[in-house]
Amino acid sequence: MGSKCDTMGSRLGEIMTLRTELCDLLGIEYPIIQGGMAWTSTAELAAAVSEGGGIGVIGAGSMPADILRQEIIKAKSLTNKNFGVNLMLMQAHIDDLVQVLLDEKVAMVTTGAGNPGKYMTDFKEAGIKVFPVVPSVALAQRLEKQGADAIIVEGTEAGGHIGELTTMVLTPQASQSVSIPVIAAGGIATGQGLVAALALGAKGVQIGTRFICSTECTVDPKVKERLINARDRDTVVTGRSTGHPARIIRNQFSKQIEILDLQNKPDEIEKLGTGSLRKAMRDGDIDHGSLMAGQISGIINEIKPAAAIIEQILKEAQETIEGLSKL
Ligand code: TUI
Repeated sequence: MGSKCDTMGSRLGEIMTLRTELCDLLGIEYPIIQGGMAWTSTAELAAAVSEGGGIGVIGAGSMPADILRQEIIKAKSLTNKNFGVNLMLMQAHIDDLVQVLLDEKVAMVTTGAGNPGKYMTDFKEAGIKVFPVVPSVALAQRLEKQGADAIIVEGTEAGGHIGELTTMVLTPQASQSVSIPVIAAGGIATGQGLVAALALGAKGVQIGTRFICSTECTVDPKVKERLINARDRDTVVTGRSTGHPARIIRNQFSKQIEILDLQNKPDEIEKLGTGSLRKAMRDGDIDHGSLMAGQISGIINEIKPAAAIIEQILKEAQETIEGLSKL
């Protein structure tokens, strides 16, 4: 109808939008969700991604409730399009953050590091679409029963707090196990990745790391430079002994954590970790801070506006599909 073509159904020469049911669910043009990243995806990035046709997501992380409210108000001033907020559920003041979302009636919420079931009814009554991020099929099924609108399955390739399964195995198994749309996350930064995710049964993708290297992302420039210089094996998983493993760029901080992990000292790791994400992302201390980023970092080689990143992903996806159709 309004779109220039249907999912995977474009004729050559037309712009392919890869419109899926996710686009209708969120009122967006392209099936791309920007990963909500603590201390990283502020209102500026979220609004730019939404303006570019995907959906931007503010990473609430450990923000106090009043700061989150200000970020949402700022994003509303920068775009009339829908955007979302990511909540990290392990926060002590999570109830206050939820209340801000209910008051401000954002379009959607993504959740990480826990089960948002407790808040599901309130979100739904406020008209907020709920997209839990999960690392397993069992959690995807549980959250479908609890009323989630879609499920984001996140592979271990992702940056930050991760599970064990890869995007390659999680996406098809989750897609076969739930009826609501599945979104693939972890290891995706290109149009080739988007096509692969759709081929595995996903209705869209969540992309985090690629958007750190966007013009609008407000992290310290040293973070963007480090990601552009990153190679395929430059991330490591830290903090396994704490039960909350996280993928970060290898540096002096990760080496310190590695030693504490081997010594099985989870309390010391938690202590060292406090404030470390902020130190990397805001203060630009890329040697002593926790630079959370995914395994796909090695493919990123330039900083450009979020809308141009989305445009490039769509173009690559189109070329990939056309190339495959010639086989
Ligand atoms: O949440 C993320 N990624 C994140 S959160 C974050 S901030 C942080 N700070 C300190 C320690 C850890 C993280 C940085 N990156 N991704 C989504 C995700 N959610 N990955 C895994 C999960 C998850 C884990 C357990 C989701 C649900 C879950 O449920 C357990 C249960 O049964 O309640």
